[in-house]
Amino acid sequence: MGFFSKLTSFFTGYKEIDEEFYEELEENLVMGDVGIATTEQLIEKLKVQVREKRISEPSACRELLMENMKEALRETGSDDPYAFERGKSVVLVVGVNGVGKTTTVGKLAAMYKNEGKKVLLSAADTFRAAAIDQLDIWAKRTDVDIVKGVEGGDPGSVIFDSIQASKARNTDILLCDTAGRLHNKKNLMNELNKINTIIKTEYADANRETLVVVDGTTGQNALSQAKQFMEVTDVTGLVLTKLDGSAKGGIAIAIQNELHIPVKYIGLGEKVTDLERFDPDKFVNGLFDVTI
Ligand SMILES: Nc1nc2c(ncn2[C@@H]2O[C@H](COP(=O)(O)OP(=O)(O)OP(=O)(O)O)[C@@H](O)[C@H]2O)c(=O)[nH]1
Ligand SMILES: [Mg+2]
Repeated sequence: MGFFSKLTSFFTGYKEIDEEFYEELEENLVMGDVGIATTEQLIEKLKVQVREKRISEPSACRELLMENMKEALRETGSDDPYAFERGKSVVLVVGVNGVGKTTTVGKLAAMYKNEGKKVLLSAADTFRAAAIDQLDIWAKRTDVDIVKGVEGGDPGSVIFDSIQASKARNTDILLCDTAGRLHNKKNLMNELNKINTIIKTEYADANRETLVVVDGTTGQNALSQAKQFMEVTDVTGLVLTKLDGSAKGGIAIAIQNELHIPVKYIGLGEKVTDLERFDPDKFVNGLFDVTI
């Protein structure tokens, strides 16, 4: 049973809405990875609503809380977070070591291809040969083309070659896998700057999308990783992986509320089909085990 679904008995366990109720609710939200800052905001909002609407039943608070969470998740800052999918696009997939970048690239390739788009993969993680092979397996599995560099080569030149190939083959979406092992922030910034300059100059008319992948089981670490990437490059969206291995998931709300970057996709397993576009209503209902 998921973490938030256990909260249902919490709401029915209280007879009245008092300070103790709010304190315990706060503790529960923090434990569910919602994060302290976002939890405090949610509780404050709830208190105001309870007062204004003269609510006296703790169980009615659950609906309000769920609605507030959905609302926080819907505030994506852009009208259509998926607009980039419809034009010519370059999608750069970044994130620290082991969060699920390569797997996400493979799953996205399958999703876009199934939707009728022409996809090309770019193996710009040149850090080790195994990374290139791993993406190659995804290319074969999903039956899409791939541009590969050599181990230890320059990721920028792989991106350059991939863009030329994209143009020549009239690709809709170029999906670029990158390395997770750049030892420090300066390195990371230089690397991403270089890549972005190449994309801007070589493929000026393409939409540019930078997705940060974070592991949903790592709680507040995921939030700080996303923040670090925002400091070094223009992040346009987030992918939250491994949610199948997490009973929590509140991190999605913390990230969206505190960083104002939309969660665009969620990873729900290791299989090719285990990726979904993020749906706030479905997500929050799922957290609380509510089917409407
Ligand atoms: N359960 C589960 N496992 C996942 C998910 N996404 C990725 N993984 C697994 O996480 C591990 C790491 O995935 P990769 O895609 O290699 O991660 P990466 O970020 O490319 O790793 P590096 O290139 O080494 O930085 C693999 O065993 C994947 O199968 C997911 O949504 N759920
Ligand atoms: Mg990888």
